[in-house]
Amino acid sequence: MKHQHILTYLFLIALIPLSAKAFPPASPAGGNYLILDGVDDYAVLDFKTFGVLLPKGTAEFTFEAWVYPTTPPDENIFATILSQQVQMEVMSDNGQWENIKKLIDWQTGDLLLMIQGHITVEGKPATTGSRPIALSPNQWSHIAYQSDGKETATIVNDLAIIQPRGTVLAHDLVGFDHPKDFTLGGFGEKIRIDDDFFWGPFAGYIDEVRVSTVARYDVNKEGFTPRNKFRKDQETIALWHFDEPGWTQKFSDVSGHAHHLVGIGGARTGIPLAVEAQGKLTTLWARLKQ
Ligand SMILES: [Ca+2]
Repeated sequence: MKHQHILTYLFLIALIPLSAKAFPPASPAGGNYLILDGVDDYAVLDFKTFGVLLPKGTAEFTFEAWVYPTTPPDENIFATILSQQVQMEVMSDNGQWENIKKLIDWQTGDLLLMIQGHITVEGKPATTGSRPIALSPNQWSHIAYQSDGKETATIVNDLAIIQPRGTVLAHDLVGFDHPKDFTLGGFGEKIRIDDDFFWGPFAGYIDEVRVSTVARYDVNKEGFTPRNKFRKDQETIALWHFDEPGWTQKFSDVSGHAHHLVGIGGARTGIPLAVEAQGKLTTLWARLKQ
């Protein structure tokens, strides 16, 4: 038995550095994060209970998250990171963005992030329109959409695309085609936009999602990527750290506004490859004990 134990320790010591290399980097926000399989996983705030997150007339806000896209979506899918009054989606390069790609810092293999706000124009539902911005797969990026009442910015890390007008978000979502619930990761099903395109599920990881009633970032300065875990303040409407223990499917809002998200379809907290490696260690342990 003693020999077996020594052998096991040697194996464990050898395996830990090997598997550490295979882990995705920890989320910059720290702790666990939301894991979405890109098939049917999403997290939701039921619209009947929670309504819209921001009230009528909101002209100053920030929606933001740390995201780590994994499998790129099919070419006809807008993979939905976040949805309700603001839509955050990623698309694969489908050959239709050549002119845009020249204008942004797009590298081969990058996804295209699109963010838009739902607004009301002359009493009718409309969207702000959005200019795609490059988003790299298999790494963590901070993405945000904010309005300070005068400018609206779409942000990826230290890059911002600024529109020289504020955005007043629609509070009544009647007339918009997607479900009205606040969701992260899509809707658990594909939803037709037109004959050729669908909203669909996002594959990857999401961490540290915050909704605020203030524009958080001074995009006219350099280097505005947040470096620290967010804390709630007066302007925080919702803040999810996703630091619950692995496999949890309810995600606490720590803002004090009780917007507790529910994971559907298997959406859960964790650090996926760490769990996988732990599985390997368990298998190894079982094999050594035989
Ligand atoms: Ca976290």
